[in-house]
Amino acid sequence: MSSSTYDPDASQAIVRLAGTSDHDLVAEVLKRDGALVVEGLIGVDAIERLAAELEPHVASRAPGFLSEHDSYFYGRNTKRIQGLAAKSPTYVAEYLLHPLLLHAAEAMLGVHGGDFWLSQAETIFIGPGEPAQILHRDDEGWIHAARLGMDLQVSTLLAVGDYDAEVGATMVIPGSHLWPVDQPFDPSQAVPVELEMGDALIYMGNIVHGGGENKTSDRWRQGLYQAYLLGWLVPEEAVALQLTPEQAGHLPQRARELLGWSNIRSDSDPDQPSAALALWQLDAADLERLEGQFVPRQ
Ligand SMILES: O=C(O)CCC(=O)C(=O)O
Repeated sequence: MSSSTYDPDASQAIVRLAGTSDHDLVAEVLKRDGALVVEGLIGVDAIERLAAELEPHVASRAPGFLSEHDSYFYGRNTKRIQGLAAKSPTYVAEYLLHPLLLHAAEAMLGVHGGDFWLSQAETIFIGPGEPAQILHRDDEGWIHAARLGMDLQVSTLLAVGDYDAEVGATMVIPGSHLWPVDQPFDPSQAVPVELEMGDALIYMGNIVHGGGENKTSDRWRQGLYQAYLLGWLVPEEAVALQLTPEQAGHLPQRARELLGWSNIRSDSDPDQPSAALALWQLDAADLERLEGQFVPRQ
């Protein structure tokens, strides 16, 4: 089913492209369809490293949430672990900074001026017996901006293990990104997007979707969610606060920008390490304390 050429008459509901596809082609399909699958976005080696780094966190986390609302919406038997940049170097190197994803986000969000940053990155491991999630549009979280009709978010669900409709593959209503954000919809129009390990579903925040029902009694649906958001909207996670200044300082400049630890799209002098902290200062004294610890801008 994989194809590296774009056929606008393709009959499949959600187009699937190979991970080696031209990045402009991926952006073109995302713009047109609001969602697509990129097969083999991340290699098996990297996925295995990612899974191993996250495993202790997954093992020690009980499923579900304290609040009734969160358990209802995010799942009673689902494990969502956030703060991934502080937990997994592979997450930062292979997923947050993935060139294809950054290119797609730039194409969709860069047109609104300024940069984008990370809104959220989390495991969405859906446990056996979890009912289907309520279908929704992620952009509803910024409803006033969403009603302006502009693109706010580019999200990705990466398969850490193979997943099919039986185990809770994401349900998507193809074409719903073209509807007004308040338009009611018929859940029966949603189709499952099945993935193999390393494949990714990339989708716009205005497309109707939700986690599928896990009909199995013994398998977990292992997805890793990430969303880039317009740089002038407040992210879902307090991303910058998840990292100490020292942790942030050892990340590449682009990661710092995406994680709220730098002024976005800084054009400042690369030879001035403190320029990386120009916007998000703790106190002027910290600039001196941290100077020299930062990885210089490449
Ligand atoms: O887990 C999925 O497949 C989708 C999750 C989702 O849409 C959400 O929690 O907002």
